Amino acid sequence: MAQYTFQCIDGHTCGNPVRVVTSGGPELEGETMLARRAHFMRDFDWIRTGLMYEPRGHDQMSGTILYPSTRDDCDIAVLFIETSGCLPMCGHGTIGTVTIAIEEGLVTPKTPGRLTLDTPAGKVVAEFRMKGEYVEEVRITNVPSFLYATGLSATCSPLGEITVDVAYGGNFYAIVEPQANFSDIADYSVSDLIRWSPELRSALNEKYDFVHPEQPDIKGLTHIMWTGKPTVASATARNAVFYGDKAIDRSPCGTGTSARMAQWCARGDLAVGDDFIHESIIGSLFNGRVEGDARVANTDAIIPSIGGWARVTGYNRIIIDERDPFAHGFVV
Ligand code: PYC
Repeated sequence: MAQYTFQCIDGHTCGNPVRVVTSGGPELEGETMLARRAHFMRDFDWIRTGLMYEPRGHDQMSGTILYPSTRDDCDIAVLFIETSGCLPMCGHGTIGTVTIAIEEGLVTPKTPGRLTLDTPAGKVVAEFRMKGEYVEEVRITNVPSFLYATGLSATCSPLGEITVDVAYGGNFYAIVEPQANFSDIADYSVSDLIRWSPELRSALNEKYDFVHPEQPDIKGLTHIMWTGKPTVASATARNAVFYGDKAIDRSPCGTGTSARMAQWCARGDLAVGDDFIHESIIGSLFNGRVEGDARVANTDAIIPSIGGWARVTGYNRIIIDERDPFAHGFVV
């Protein structure tokens, strides 16, 4: 029976975990990171479930595996592995991975203070600021983000009918704003949000199609963003993003913040050059900014950037031993 060893560096970005796999990841085939992600999902998904699910991970666990870039214009490629699957892009995961990669000397950027990343969703640029030997802040300029649909509705049995806008920021987000059947995240418990989200997500996915207009392999609504008024004076808005089976993002969610800024820009509440400070369920903040305009197929889009911080929490040598009945993890 085989035994596999993975060297990992664990950390968190504004409260949400990031596990960077520094050795043990499989070789992947494909000309792009989207194709390599498909190869991983086909043949190696057990590595994701083994490292992310219990007993080696937990509901919120999120990580990355670093690869050589498939593009000439990037320093390094990133595969995202999470309890929710292999995301096309993950903002908190990128901020954490860049922090860990720089502090631990896993990569040498071609330009000081700047790392270019080949992600399945496209090129992402990370600019980082050092304080001594530590990374103080990372700002990622994300893939073009856009409002995909407005006023979609579905029934979520305990609440009734819920109306959402859907926006893309590297993943598709259903954005639940205050309305007749939902007041504000402050009025509910995290366990309520976790109970309601899978039903709402399934109902929306059954009723509507969510497909990236230029990258049809990126499809499906994966995240529900519940929203409310900020509690931190400097914040613009507050959110709780549901992902996977039972996770609420502890960070303000980078791709979710990108999607929310795209939604606000599309309806005229935000413009190029504006800041958007997003507060998480635990009060941590991402500093979003609308960097520019873009077009995706025939749709207006924005180029968002997100600033945040991360810390290393430990060094983890993880074993997946096939004698273990829970070698590939479990969800309860
Ligand atoms: O920060 O983009 C993000 C993210 C996605 C899922 C959890 N965090």
